Amino acid sequence: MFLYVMNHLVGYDAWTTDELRGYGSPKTGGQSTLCHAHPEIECPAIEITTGPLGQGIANAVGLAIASKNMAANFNKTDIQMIKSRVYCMTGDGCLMEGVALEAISLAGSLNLDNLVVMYDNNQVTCDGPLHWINTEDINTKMRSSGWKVINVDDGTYDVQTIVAALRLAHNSYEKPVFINIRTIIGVGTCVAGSAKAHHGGFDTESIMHNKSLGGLPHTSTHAVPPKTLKFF
Ligand SMILES: Cc1ncc(C[n+]2csc(CCOP(=O)(O)OP(=O)(O)O)c2C)c(N)n1
Repeated sequence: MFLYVMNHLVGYDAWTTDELRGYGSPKTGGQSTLCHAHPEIECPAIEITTGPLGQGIANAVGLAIASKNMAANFNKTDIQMIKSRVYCMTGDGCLMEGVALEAISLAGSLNLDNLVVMYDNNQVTCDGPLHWINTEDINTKMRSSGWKVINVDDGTYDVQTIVAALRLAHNSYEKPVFINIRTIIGVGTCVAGSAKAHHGGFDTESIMHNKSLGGLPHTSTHAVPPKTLKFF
């Protein structure tokens, strides 16, 4: 949803408000939407088909390698044409996947210091609390794979610390960076902190409460505040 909304806000013609309304609709029964639950490359402005957990991390590592390769081929001592940094947002589920861990290990070995992975550490997956099946120390695992680790203790309310962590990551060299951000899933709803916040619809009261937290009228839907629109 985040990617789709960004496509709308930055002004891709295909990403109309009506498309956003179709988010998650099934492809059967005459329904057609660009807003599939999993992004697909056939849609405008979707660069990579994703959905399998962990695949985003592997793609990010590939992009970071490609960027380093371009820099090595085209940058000159006095002209730094390629200086990109790749940012990847990941959750508990992504970090459990084999495909992610192989890519993480490669990124550490290659010292991909143009890569930043942000971990939405809410300790909840689609089925229940993470500790039912996973109790590892992820920070130690990342450090031993050659990554620099930055911790954000309260990513739910303390946005400035996330910004500071991103700045720190931006100025870090020699290692890929892992930002471990503790969050509360579904914050502001009556299922906050539980697997019920992972998927499905929220109750009307929680939705209305969240709209007011975001400074929107209770009943507004699919509306972008003028200030936000102007910014984009
Ligand atoms: C390889 C793979 N296995 C299983 C799934 C099904 N699945 C979708 S989301 C999810 C749990 C993800 O949990 P988390 O990353 O913590 O997301 P959050 O609960 O924070 O939204 C699972 C198992 C999948 N998409 N890909």
